[in-house]
Amino acid sequence: MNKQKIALTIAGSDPTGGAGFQADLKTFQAMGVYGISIPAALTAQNTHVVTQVKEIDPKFFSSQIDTLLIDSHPDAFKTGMLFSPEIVTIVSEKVKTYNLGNLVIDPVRASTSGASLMEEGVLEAMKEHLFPIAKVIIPNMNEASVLTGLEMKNEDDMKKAAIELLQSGPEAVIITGGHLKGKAIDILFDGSDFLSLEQDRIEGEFHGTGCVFSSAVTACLALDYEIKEAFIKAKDFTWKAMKTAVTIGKGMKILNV
Ligand code: PXL
Repeated sequence: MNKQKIALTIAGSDPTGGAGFQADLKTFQAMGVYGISIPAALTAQNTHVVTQVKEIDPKFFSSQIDTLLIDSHPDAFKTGMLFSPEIVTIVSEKVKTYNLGNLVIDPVRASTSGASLMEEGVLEAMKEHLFPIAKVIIPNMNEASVLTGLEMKNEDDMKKAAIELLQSGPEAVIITGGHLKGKAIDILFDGSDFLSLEQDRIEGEFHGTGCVFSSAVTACLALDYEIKEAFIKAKDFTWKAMKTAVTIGKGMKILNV
């Protein structure tokens, strides 16, 4: 009998299901991986705006993880919106306590609509405590720019930022370039090779693209794919979900996962 592969997401709640741990769980399920989840923050939002953000009490957050992980061991896990430096530190401690591998970090800063999804110091805390123990970090161009202080205008800039970000300790860096003008280019750097994947831009405003893509990478790692294969499969999965995106409100489209 095959053991069920399990992926964990530690992320914010998005009631629309377009982003946050809800989108992560749908993506895991669609890729044949069983999803478990710990909310790190709550949001009040619809397909237009995020109106409020609330941190989960750190003690309760810690207790949720302990209760879940003394029982189940995920084959891979991802972090999304972690909101505060304190939550980031707790996550890094739990990685050691529960010997968690295949960590994928989506360093979420803000929603597509522009609302801040973190307190001051979160990116710095992630860089210090989580990047060194990550399998792969997946910033978008904006996050990569804030993390490195580099301007991000083209593929060359993305490559420079990836080289710099690898110094902070992850095994690989993927920078998503959906925000580039013209073609949408994503790049992977594993310390020796670059792999660039290019696609025609899909017109429209989408919500949760980063969450779905990083969850798809996480699911692939849980399924024992190498990072390059995981990148290619996750990109293909996300592109198809964008192509068939659904309208559930009056604002942004939701990926069809
Ligand atoms: O797409 C980034 C993101 C991540 N996590 C949560 C969100 C959003 C965007 O709105 O709400 C919970």
